[in-house]
Amino acid sequence: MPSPNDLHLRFPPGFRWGVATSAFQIEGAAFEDGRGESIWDRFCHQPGAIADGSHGDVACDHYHRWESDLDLIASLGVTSYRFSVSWPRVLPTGSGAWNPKGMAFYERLVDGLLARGIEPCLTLNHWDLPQALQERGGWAARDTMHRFVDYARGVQRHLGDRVRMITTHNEPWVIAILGHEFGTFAPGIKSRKTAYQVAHHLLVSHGLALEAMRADGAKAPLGIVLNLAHTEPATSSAADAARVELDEAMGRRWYTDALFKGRYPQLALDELGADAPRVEAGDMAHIATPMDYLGINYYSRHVASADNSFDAKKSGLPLTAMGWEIYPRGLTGVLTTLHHEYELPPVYITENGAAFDDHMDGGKVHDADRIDYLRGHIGAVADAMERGVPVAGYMVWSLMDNFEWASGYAKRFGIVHVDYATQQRAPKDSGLWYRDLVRACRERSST
Ligand code: IFM
Repeated sequence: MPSPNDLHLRFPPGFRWGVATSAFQIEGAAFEDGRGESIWDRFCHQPGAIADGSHGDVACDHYHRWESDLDLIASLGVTSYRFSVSWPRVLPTGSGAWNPKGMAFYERLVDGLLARGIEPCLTLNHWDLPQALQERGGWAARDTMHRFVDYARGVQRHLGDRVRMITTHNEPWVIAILGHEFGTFAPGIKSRKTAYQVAHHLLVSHGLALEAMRADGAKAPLGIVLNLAHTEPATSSAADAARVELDEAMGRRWYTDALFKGRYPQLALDELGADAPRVEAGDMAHIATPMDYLGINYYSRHVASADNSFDAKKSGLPLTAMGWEIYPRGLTGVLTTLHHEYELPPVYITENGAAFDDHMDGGKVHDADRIDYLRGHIGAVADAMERGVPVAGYMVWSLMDNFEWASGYAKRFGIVHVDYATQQRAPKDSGLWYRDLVRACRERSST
C-alpha cells in the first residue's frame, strides 16, 4: 500500500480532516419512530427511477448501527464528521409538531461524536424534502422557504450549541437542475423554468435561515455547500470559449455571484429569458447575507463544448466508475478562480471522492485507484492553499458505501466497504491510507 509520504507536511496545524455522509443515503429505518415520507422515498418507488430498482428503506441501517458507526469514524482518527438531518424524521410533514424520537436520534449522534472527540458538522437539507411539502408545491413554492427557516431554527435550537458547523443546503444546483429540469433526481420534474425558480428559492431560504439562526443566537459557523466543477473548453474555438462563459454563468456563478455579489449573472438571465425566476424585493440581499464558511464539493472538471460533442470516454483521462474524469488540477483551478473573483470566507472541501468497481478479497478491498484519487486531490488542495486560498478542511465522500441516488447501491464511494447483505463494514485500503495521513497531520499539529 502506498505511504502518505510527505503530503501531511503541506497542511497547517488545526486543518480539519473529515468524512461525510447524508441521512437518506445511510440511515434506512424509513418507517420507524414516526419518520415521515420524503421526496426520495416517493421517487425511488417510481419504476425505472433508480438504476438497480433499489431504495433507501434500509440503506446502511445506520439508524440502528449509529454507535458502532461512530466507533468506526473514530478509528479513522478524523477531526470532523459531516452528516445531515433528515427533515421528515424530525418534522414528519415538514412543519408543525416536532417528532421527539427523530430529534432524539440526532441528539444521540451529536453527543456520541463529541464523546469521541469528533466535531459534528450538520447539514439541514441534503435533498430529502418532506413529501407533504412537495404536495404543497415543494421548492417551487415560496412557502417552502419559510417552512425551511422554521426547520432550521428548530434544529439550531436543539443542536446548535454542540455542532461545529451548520450547512443550510447541500448542492442546490443538483436539487434545482437534476430534480426539476432534467427530472433524473427527486422530485422528477422536467421544466427549466421551475428549476430556476427552485434554485432561487433555495438560495433565498439559505439567507433567511442564516439571518433567523443568528437572530436566535446561533454560535456555530453557518454556510452553504456548492457542487462546483472546474470548467474548460473542449477546443480552442471561439464558440467553445463562449460556451465556457455561458456554462460558468448558469452552473457556478448563478450561485457564487448571488451569494457573494448579490446578483445573478446577466448572461444567465439573458439565456433564461422567460424562464428566469421571479425575484421579489429584498431577495438578493437575503441571499448575500455573509456566510461564516463556504463548502465546496468537487469531483471532476466540466468540459464546455458549443456543439455538445465532448465525450469523456474519449478524453484520454482516467475515469471513475461514474464515468467522471479524474482531474485533480481542476480542484486547484476552481479554488483559485473563486479566490480571485470573491472575498472568500474560510473554505471547506466538504466532499471529494470517487466510485470504483471495488472487489472484496479475503475481507480486504485493495482500492489503489481510490488512494491515487484522494492523494491527487488532497495535493491539489495543498496547491491551492499555497496560492493563498483559505481552505480550512477537507472531507472525503464518503465514510462508507451507500445509496448513490439514481445509481442505487451499485456505485460505491466509501473508504469503508459495506456488505449490504450482512451490514458488515470493513475499511478499504483507502480508509487505512486516509487514517494514516490524518494521523501524520494531527501528530504534526500536536508537536
Ligand atoms: O453521493 C453524492 C452526495 O450525496 C452529494 N454529492 C455527490 C455525491 C456523489 O455523487
